[in-house]
Amino acid sequence: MAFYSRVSGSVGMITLQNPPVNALSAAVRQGIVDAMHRALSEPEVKSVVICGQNGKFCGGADIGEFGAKMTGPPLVPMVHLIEAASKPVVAAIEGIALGGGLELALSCHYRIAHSKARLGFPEVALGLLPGAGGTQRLPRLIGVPASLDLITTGRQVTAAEARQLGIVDEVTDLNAVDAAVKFAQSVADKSLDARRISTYPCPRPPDLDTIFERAMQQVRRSARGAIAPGTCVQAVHAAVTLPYAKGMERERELFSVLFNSGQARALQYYFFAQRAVSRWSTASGARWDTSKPRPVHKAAVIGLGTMGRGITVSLAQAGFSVVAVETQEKQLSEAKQAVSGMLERGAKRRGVPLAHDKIKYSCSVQAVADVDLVIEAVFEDMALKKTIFQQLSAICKPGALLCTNTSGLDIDELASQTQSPELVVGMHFFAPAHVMQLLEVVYGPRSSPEAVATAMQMGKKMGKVSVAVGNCRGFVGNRMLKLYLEQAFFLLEEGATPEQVDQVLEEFGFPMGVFKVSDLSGLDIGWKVRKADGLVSPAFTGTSARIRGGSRYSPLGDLLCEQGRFGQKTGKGWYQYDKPGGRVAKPDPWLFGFLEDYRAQHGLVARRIDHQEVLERCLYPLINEGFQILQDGIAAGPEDIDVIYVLGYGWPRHRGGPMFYASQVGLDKVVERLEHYQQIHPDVPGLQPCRLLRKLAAISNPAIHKWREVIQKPRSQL
Ligand code: 3H9
Repeated sequence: MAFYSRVSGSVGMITLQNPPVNALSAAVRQGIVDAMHRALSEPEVKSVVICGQNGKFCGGADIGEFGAKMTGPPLVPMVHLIEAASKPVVAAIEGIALGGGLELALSCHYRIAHSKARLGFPEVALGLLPGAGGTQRLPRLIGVPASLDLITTGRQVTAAEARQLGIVDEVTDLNAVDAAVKFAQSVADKSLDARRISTYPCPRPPDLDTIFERAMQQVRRSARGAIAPGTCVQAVHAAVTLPYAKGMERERELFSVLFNSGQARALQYYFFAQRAVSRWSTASGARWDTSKPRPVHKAAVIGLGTMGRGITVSLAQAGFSVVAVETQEKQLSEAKQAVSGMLERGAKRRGVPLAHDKIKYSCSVQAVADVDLVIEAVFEDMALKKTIFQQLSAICKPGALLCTNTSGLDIDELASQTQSPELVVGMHFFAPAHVMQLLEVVYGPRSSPEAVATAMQMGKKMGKVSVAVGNCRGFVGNRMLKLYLEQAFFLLEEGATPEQVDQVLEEFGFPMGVFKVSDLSGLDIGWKVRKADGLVSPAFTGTSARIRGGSRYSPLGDLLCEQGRFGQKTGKGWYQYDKPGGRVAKPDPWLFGFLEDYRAQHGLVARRIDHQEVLERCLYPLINEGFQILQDGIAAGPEDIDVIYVLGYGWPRHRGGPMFYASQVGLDKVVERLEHYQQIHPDVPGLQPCRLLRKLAAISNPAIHKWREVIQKPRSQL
């Protein structure tokens, strides 16, 4: 918890001990309070240093304790005790000072940071605000604009920037704890009158109202319905307009509103979910802690279209040597230019080291003979991919991992083309691959645990969050998406417009509605897949036009493609754009006429569809498919699905992910609404609640972290 010692005779040292990040658990807070009392009572002690064990000052309040009943001394009185101390207290900041950790440091009279330390208030990402005086002390120390920036965005700063802003007093490249001890000795006799931040007046810039108005506009634009950023602005406003004690009261009130909100619960669930997915397991029992990854130094990418280019950039930026293969000379030279541009922009915008020299380009697949891992990223064409896997199997050195970036094709079918099917896995990146954080690592029935572990680790090294999923059509993300898209089309048939459906989804928190996203990605992509699946044919006419395999089907997307409306790239899709490649979606009167004709042709009568129906019809079948995926053992737990949806599909983080959202709506309610819609649309199998969903709903909505206990029972008993 917090260990007290004496150094150099006169310095009391309080060391936070709570691995891995020295979070301020009840025991740590108790330890700090006890140690402070002791340091203040020992006459030999003239000053105090607070530091953290293992090179980390403090990662903030213990998030794991938020769901439980509060025990131990609260943080606010603890930081007041430190600030009010009659002996100088110096924070020795190594590694991190985040959230409550930074608030602890701000309550100290001096702050010495190691040059590699990072400081910040990430509370906003947990649906909270800095609630132990952070919103009141920071503006007093560094002013309002800089505080608004740090508190509303959660941006972490380096020690150098913290020094520049005035958050820390000194930065050292040497041992920060030793430096703090020396510093503490040097200030032992100094007056503390000017060192207690709570006593500082808060700077009041003349254009205060404009600053706050702009901050509010900014957070409204970017928050997409999240309430914490705007509440952070209100708390900082209190620092400027109220005396410190009253400002603290306001901070407490606002913190309490956030703390008790569903959004904070969702964001904290998501925080742990994103970390839980690294502890992967497969349906056949392979696990993260018993599977060793293979070393990978050199990788190859086959196919340098949009995805291949992004993957190449991502690999090179992560420090891997890359062989980038594109068999057509012209495409190779275009790709080379594009990749160079992406690397340069990455270096300029994000400070990523330029990595041109990591990449060797080639027109020949033979160039991959000595690599440790290949990622195939050619078109979604099974025949083409099969040929490539046969070639790779013959060319690559023994033990090389063969990966495919397919977004939904059968991994097992590709593995069966090779001599070592156990070395084949899917690495499904999301576009743009050098930016998007998600990687679905897809294991087939024959993929070895070692191959899965290697792909998972590669993803991590590339800065991605890797989620292990089983092999099935569309894997997790695209399999669920199919149901969402299908319902969106059905809603148009029944009377909705693309604008109406998109507005509901955007109000829910998606950055873009389903139709805008389709226009952005290109309508022709899904069309090609449907054609390959035999779903598009002139033979489907009359009553059969809206039925495939006995179930309801909407050909609306196919009909738009037949008109050459592929979305943004052609300037027309579900919306119209000012030119091909245009980005601003405008409602298209042509489409309204087209929908009217279509309904008339198929005897459909348009009806008024309300907001709630749009939301439920789009989201609940997607969620139901998520339960089916859990039932089938394709995802190991709800966290895997939620991370995939938040990072890959724009699901609003403050709603936790589809499975968490379902748990908040109530599984019985989701079942009831699905059954309601299924009665009306008996020809839509996706509306039939799956067994696992029914089973969980029947055992009175267990908390989401208990679902695994039910899922892990033998699946035949579900
Ligand atoms: C707060 O302070 C509120 C106050 O203002 C007011 C209160 C009144 N608590 O990310 P990693 C765990 S709110 C509990 O993989 P990294 C994490 O779950 C808090 N656990 O490592 C993981 O566990 P596991 C404000 C925490 O090196 C392990 O540590 N603070 C906490 O990539 C390693 O984490 C934050 O929001 C915590 N505070 O990154 C900081 N932090 O191994 C949140 C971490 O079992 N934390 N864990 O999966 C982070 O941003 C990153 O974890 C950090 C380390 C940068 C610290």
